[in-house]
Amino acid sequence: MVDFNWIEFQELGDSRGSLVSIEVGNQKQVPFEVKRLYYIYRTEEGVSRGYHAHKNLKQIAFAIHGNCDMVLDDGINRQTVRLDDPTKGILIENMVWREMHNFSSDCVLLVLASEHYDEGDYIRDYQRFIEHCAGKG
Ligand code: T46
Repeated sequence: MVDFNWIEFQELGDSRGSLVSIEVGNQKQVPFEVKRLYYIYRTEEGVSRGYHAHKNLKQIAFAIHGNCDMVLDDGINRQTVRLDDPTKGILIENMVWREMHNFSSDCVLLVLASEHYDEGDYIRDYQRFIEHCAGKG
């Protein structure tokens, strides 16, 4: 099994609709200091994204609308998880290969990230990722 965790947030809904609050300075909710957030939306049907790992970055990803599948691969095991719940974020540690597939046309992925954007932190070649995992990278 790939080492990942779901982080559940309380739904503060009432008769008007739903609301989820994420207190970014509160490490009980988000186990790292959030330095960046981004969102992915209007992904075209049939398009896949990701295909990389991060050397140091930790992230929490939520489908705050719609759904998609995320493949997580730690170099030994590979697992697919469904993102479809705005109250449940997936905590992805560093050195996990990820791919996103099967986006619904209305999917909005919100991602909280532990570091600022750094292209040098990406491993975009799967063979290099496997070599890194084996300590040869
Ligand atoms: C991840 C998955 C879940 C920036 O300039 N700043 C940013 O903060 C980000 C996230 C991206 N970019 C640029 C880099 C590329 O030129 O935006 C372009 C698209 O990024 P990328 O091809 O890396 O997008 P995805 O959807 O494949 O991956 C993204 C994140 O990059 C990645 O960290 O884990 O979502």
